[in-house]
Amino acid sequence: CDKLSSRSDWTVHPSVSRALAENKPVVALESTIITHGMPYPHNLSTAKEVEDIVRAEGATPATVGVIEGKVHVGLSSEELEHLARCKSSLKVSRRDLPFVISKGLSGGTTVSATMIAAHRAGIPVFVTGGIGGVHRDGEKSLDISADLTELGRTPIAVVSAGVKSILDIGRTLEFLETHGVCVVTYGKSKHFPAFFSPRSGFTSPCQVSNPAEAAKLIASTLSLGHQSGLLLAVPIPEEHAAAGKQIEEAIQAAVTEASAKGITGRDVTPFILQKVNELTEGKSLQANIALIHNNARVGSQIACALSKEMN
Ligand code: PSU
Ligand code: MN
Repeated sequence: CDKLSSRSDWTVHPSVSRALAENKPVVALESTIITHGMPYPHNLSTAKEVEDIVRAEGATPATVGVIEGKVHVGLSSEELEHLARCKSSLKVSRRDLPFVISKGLSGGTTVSATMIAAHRAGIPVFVTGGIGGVHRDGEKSLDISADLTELGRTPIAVVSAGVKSILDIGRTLEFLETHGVCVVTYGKSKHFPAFFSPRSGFTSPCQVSNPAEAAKLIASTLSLGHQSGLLLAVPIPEEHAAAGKQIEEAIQAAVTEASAKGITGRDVTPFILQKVNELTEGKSLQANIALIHNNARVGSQIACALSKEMN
């Protein structure tokens, strides 16, 4: 049996399998944000802080990543550190999983690959910063993140701060509607948030006010047997949205530079994130960290409420 399990393409950390066996709340977390979304050492400290917040809220964190060809649901601190430090860590979305596994490579999982792992492990709630979307000019380039199609085919509730304005937010929302994804703003407003800003200029079709309401909504998705997921958009807290305008200008410049430099495919999002951080002298990174902390708090409260609702 040892041999079989060491050849298996995935593994669940004992703390995660224990929590799942006892029907305790678990929160899945992605790792492309660690390998490609933030510079070292902020990536590592943020990943650890997010796990600590999940624990403080009474849930078990399950950070997903690929280590030497094996998908890990829940990482030890050594594994987290390895991903955060190692410059050769790949960005792994759904399409990359077979290749990375077959070659024994390591990488951070995007929202799409993390959803797959969370679903396989039986974890219904997943917290991240921002999801991918339809890129600006996406109607020409067809650059549409696999995160969106994954939300259409995998029943996981993804808690995020909405969609960055490096993307075409209107088309992203249309695409999600086509794929049957329930989009919900969490809190008092109906505004769909734009990551660094609590308002994108678009409204969400649905709204929930507290963890219990969010949990009921997720429970209905699951009991309907829908294959599609749910996007829970948590607006950035107002006190961290102050630099929004400056960040917005930097985004404009970064998008223009990316297209002038001919950057395409999986390199677009990491390029823009790094450029925006540079142009705002770290303000975008600070806002990014603050909103992820907030998402981790809210997502964990929802996971706890859902576990009550289901037991
Ligand atoms: N948006 C961010 N930070 C990130 C990402 C998106 O603000 O780190 C990452 C997420 O892992 C997301 C992925 O799933 O980028 C989407 O990449 P693409 O646009 O290439 O699909
Ligand atoms: Mn893309």
